[in-house]
Amino acid sequence: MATDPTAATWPRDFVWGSSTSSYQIEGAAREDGRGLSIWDTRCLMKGKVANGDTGDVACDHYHRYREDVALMKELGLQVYRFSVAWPRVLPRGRGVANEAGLDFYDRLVDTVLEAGIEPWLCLYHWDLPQALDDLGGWTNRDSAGWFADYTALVAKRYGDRVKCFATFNEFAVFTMFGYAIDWGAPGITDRAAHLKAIHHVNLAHGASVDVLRSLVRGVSIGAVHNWQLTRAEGGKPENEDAAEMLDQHWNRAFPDPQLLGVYPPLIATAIEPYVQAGDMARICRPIDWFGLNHYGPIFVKADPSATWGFAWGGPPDDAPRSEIGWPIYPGDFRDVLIQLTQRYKLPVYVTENGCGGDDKPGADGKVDDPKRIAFLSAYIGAMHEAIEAGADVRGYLVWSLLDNFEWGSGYTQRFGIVHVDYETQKRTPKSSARWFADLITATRVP
Ligand code: GCO
Repeated sequence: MATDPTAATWPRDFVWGSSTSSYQIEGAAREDGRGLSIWDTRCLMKGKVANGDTGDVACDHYHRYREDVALMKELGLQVYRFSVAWPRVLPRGRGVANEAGLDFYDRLVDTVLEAGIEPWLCLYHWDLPQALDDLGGWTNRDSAGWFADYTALVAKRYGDRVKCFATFNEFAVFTMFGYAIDWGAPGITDRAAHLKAIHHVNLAHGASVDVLRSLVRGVSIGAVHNWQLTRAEGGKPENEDAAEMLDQHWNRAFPDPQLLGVYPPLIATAIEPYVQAGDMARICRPIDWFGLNHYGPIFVKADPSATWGFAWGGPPDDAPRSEIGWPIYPGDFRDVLIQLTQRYKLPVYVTENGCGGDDKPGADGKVDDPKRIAFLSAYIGAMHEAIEAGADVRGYLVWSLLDNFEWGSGYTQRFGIVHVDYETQKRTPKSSARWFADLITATRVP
């Protein structure tokens, strides 16, 4: 029997919240001195984003953040993970800072704190300044220094009020999609570029951890990783090597060097040409928590024509799926949480979990999303089972607060617990938002 999370007893200090990211919600892409990011560029490329959608306006959060924070307060959220848009505060990625951009995050952080919510600041959710990509982006080893300098700017500005920082969001996703598969910016497909990007992003993480530790008193530092079980499509033996290769690239290429000091074996030899003496120690810096983004397993098939010989396959025909076709496997979530605790020995925060759909208001204006409620109930119940089995899970942040710009899918996939009408920018909490608020209340009952 699945655990009903509303009836379960939760650890006393367990925290509940939501996550968002800058490019997906802010809009105001050309306002107040913001520089361009690689996603602004990608959105202008034909055929890369559904319907030619862009993040130019998105949820207009840049102007409506007060309303959005008020919504979070109303729902009883305790923490809010957002990301800073690097090109908003450093339009050219380095050098002269943009005061108007820095001011925006001052106002945001203050508003979040006034609402009694703890701000968690993620330094990088994929919007690299275009000016740095022009210099090679993450394939340039100097990127680690650029990121350290950007970290210092942010840490000095907000470190008096923000104590919880994440260096990167989903290292493996943006490096693989950006440099090996062309599902994300900058859209290169090249093994050497991908390997360099992996290594330099790892170096950037390590450098950023050191900067945060030295500049922010009482800081709590984490890194946000995607981690999904990789399963051979159809259970076929010929897909097993591909599934193993994807596991090492997708799940382990970042946490292993950052927390264990080594690259996974299938990557180690290939990446050697880019590793210099002392690098592994630069990457492997003590941090305080492991951020997990998890949605479901990946079914993998062999594809000799692909950059690394693997490709995304499909789940079995009878697999439960969300409205957008993603497989629903709460049991995998439980298993991953247990495995991560054992492997890395860090407290885990679930920094993203949720479900995409095509939610629309009914005739009465209400937005009912029973499928999302069922998904959240099953996954949060599974998380409780993991905790009972010894997983050290300390909090859960739903993805996402608002419907938003879903990268290559544009605005066609809605992940919010709050519906956004992109014509009017009207926010309407869905029934899942109410469900989540009630869950939070229930977990607080002594
Ligand atoms: C990611 C990102 C989010 C996505 C979410 C749904 O996991 O890709 O962190 O930006 O929007 O995961 O795909």
